[in-house]
Amino acid sequence: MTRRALITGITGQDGSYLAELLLAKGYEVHGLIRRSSTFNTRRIDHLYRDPHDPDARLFLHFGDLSDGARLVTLVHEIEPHEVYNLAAQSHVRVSFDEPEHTGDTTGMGAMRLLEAVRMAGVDARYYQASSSEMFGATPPPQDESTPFHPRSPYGAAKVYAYWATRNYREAYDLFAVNGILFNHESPRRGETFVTRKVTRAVARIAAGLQDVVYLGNLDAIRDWGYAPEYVEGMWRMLQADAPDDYVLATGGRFTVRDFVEAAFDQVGLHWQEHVKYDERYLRPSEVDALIGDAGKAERDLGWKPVVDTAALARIMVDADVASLAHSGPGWVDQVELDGWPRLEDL
Ligand code: NDP
Ligand code: GDR
Repeated sequence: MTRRALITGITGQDGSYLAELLLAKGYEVHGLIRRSSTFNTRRIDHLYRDPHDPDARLFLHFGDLSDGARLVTLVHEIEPHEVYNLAAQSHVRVSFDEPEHTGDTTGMGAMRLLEAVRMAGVDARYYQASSSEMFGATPPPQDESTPFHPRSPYGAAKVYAYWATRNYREAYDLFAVNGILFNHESPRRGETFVTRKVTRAVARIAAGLQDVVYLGNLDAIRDWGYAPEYVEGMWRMLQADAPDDYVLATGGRFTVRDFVEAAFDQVGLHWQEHVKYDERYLRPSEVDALIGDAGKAERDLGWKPVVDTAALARIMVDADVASLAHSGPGWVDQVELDGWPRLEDL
């Protein structure tokens, strides 16, 4: 029997890799996408086949995590065996600008989807994209038993979603799990997260298209892994015999400065000559250090990442250099955006 999966956030970094993984495993994949005036499916266009094609196994449905009735209808129609809730307003700094919207989608959105699964009466396993941001101010190393102390509206919303997931497991016997994932990146990472912002800038500086990149706090410590390995961990959590919560992380310890240095080294440039400070990139409250202990996932699921942060920086820089050589600067960079927020403002 063909297994069916529903992925919210399928147009994002993780959603695109997860869709690829599940299609390769023979799943029929259904993705929730938001109606937008411009195309927002760039990361999954290579997977899409005309739905009239008898071999099509990827289907996209309009919807939004703020629309609970739509979620009930969709889950009822699709009858998925597995539901992956990856959709969220996922940018920590932006969550300080849009705290209510972040709470509504990143927090309440998870509750709406859990309730949709319950109300539709389907026998589906549920994955919640929980985050190391929930640990916030609690010092590393962090694992599944580390207390939460979120430092942003995003982190607080993720804590709500985490507990909603556990509650549906306890109250309704739903196979619902939290993957508590530490930062994971890739060439498909959103352009305003610090790794991609840096590797994209490195490629442009090396090509002579810009000279400097402005950054905020270089002292923050993160444990950056490689996204394709992390979506494999999500899938394994839903194949386990019993529902449980798992940390996925590399255990590595890199400052933002270390990542910047590794990225500039890859093209033979000195980062000190190209990085400038801008306080606009600081957060009202910062998460100083996140270093994960994924021992439980290794023991129970056999999950162990291979790509460390130094290798990740090389992968991302090489991809941005190649993409620039292939396509030239994107249209956003060429248009005069006076008075409008630029990508670089985030
Ligand atoms: P992205 O920001 O790349 O993708 C977010 C996705 O959510 C996009 O598909 C976006 O759609 C969709 N989305 C946003 N708001 C809504 C909404 N209201 N209704 C429906 N869809 C919506 O995130 P990542 O792929 O990096 O992360 C996936 C999940 O994992 C997120 O929940 C994130 O918070 C969480 N996470 C990520 C980590 C990481 O390091 N990447 C670490 C830990 C947790 P659109 O394309 O239209 O904007
Ligand atoms: P994070 O990722 O907040 O950890 O959340 P981000 O890349 O935005 O920031 C990492 C660290 O870098 C510092 N920083 C900057 N960050 C950005 N975006 N832009 C800058 O110019 C800049 N300069 C320094 C930040 O202060 C921070 O300390 C990511 C998201 O994917 C979340 O959805 C996810 O839950 C967590 O990772 C785990």
